[in-house]
Amino acid sequence: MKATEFFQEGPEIKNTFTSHRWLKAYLKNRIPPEYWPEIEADLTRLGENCAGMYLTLARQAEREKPVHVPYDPWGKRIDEIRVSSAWVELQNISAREGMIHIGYKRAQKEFSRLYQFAKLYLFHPSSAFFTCPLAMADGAARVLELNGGSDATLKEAFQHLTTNEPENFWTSGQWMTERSGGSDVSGTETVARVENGQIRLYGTKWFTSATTSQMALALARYEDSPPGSRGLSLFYVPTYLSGKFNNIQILRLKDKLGTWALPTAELQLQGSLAYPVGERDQGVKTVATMLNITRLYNSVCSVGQMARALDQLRDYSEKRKVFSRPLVDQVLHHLTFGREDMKSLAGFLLTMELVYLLGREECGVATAEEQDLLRLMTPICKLFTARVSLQTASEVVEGFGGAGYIEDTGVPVHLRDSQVFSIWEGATNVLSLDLIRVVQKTPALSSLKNNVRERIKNVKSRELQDTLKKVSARWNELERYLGQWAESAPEMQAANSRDVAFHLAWNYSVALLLSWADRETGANQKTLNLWLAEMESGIEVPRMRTPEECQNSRQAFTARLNI
Ligand code: MFK
Repeated sequence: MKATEFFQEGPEIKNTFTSHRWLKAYLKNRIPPEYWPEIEADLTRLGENCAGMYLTLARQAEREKPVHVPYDPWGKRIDEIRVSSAWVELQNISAREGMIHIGYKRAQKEFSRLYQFAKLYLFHPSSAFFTCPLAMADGAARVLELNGGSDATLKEAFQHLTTNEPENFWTSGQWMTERSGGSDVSGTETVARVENGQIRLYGTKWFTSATTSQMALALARYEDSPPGSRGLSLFYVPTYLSGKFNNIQILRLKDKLGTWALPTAELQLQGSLAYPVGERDQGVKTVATMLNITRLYNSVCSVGQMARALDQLRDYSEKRKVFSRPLVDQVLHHLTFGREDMKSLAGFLLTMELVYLLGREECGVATAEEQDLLRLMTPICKLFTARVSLQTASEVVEGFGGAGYIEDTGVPVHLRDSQVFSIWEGATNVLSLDLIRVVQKTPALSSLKNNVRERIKNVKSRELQDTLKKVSARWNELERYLGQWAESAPEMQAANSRDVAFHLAWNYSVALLLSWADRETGANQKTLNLWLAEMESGIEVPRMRTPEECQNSRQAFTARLNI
């Protein structure tokens, strides 16, 4: 018998901007025409590089994992972290592309953040997670912009973080997590001592990503400050002083499930020179600005990764034949991945809406309602996009069959890198609980309700009326549920907060899609209406959990059979 000559053609990654199904239409719909031609040309060029040179560099950086060299050959402590030359190049590219610069130059006024985050969305899956140091650089830049005042040291750091000159560009770390806690920072043990008129930090930081960054923002406690998270202050720490580590010892690099190119270390601060940022004992509140920005990065990276994974699978589904038909024509296949696409679209819409609101807030043009929405929806968006991106990555790996489990197909990276999103910058449950903090302290829930009602009321298109009725009925149902939730006992608010967050994420995405569809005409509107119906049909009816169910669940989680 003749040996088989069959070889499967692999998936191809084409210009990731021009081949994207909705990015261009979405941006064109939102960004004023005077800014659009320049942005479109830049994104077209970037999309080509993300499918080519940048992706090649990212794959090289992933293969060449960072290495910690604690000693030189003669036993002297040197604590070098050697990273791939591709990782260094990705840093230079980030500066040249203006990945942070665009957001702070604000040449497109309140639309600058949309432009910048559209670039990050394309760049992330071709960056080997260089978007992690970028997230912290951006978050730190905003903290310094708001709290730096006229302090020359902080001003200089801000300039470095926001430049587009590779030779001057810095990224930042965020040194919060310690052995005592990542979500709960109240047990922070790092102390700040005043020695000879300078502040010196002593302590161990347990998860410090982007350890080769030139600076970090760190939480520490003055020795005479109260215990708990309300006794913490925030500090700017240069990583190097005169070419040497700033009294920092690298204990080891973490051996992580994913994000292989990114150095993440445990480190010890042994009297590191530091400068205060913001008010004393208000460190958590000051660093929250950074967290809100890094959480938005987390979302844009999650949805960027989802889009890339689904695009790869879509291309493969056209090429791969099973049971005499291409995969794309197998009903269960396109139903499965149509559902994942809806998650990707929902996450995209939420993320970009918040990016738009961030731009408006930073340019001082956001209304009070928009500021409330930004605060309320940022953690919700983050927890939603993180979780759905992981589900999508898992389905995509399976969609490729055995090939999806093989490293050099470029598919497994989607799964191992997506797992970090729900952990990085706040786990799903911690962010769900943040919802209670927001609802207790602000009128954000009312602002959201008003916002959605306005969207529903303003829909003009006749084509959308059928879907509009369903959306409106579901929103009324959700409002009743939210009322019940807001008035429930604290324990029950906590118990249901995660469900509330997911329902809000799905339903607000539908409202955003409805508004977008209403602004479009012709074939675009038809497609958006189709997607709207598909997304709407996948949403579950909300239901409050009861105290009994919570007790039963504790029992079910821990009980043993008597054997
Ligand atoms: C990329 C690859 C990475 C590789 C692997 C990485 C693995 C992951 C490693 C990590 O550890 S990532 C970091 C994970 N940790 C977090 O993201 C922190 C999660 N915890 C929280 O988000 C807590 O909610 C937080 C520490 C922010 C606050 O908890 P507390 O101490 O209970 O704060 P509290 O007392 O409620 O709030 C203090 C003030 O800050 C309040 O303001 P007021 O003083 O006016 O009352 C809050 O309203 C305000 N605040 C808190 N969160 C805020 C905020 N303000 C604005 N936005 C927020 N998000």
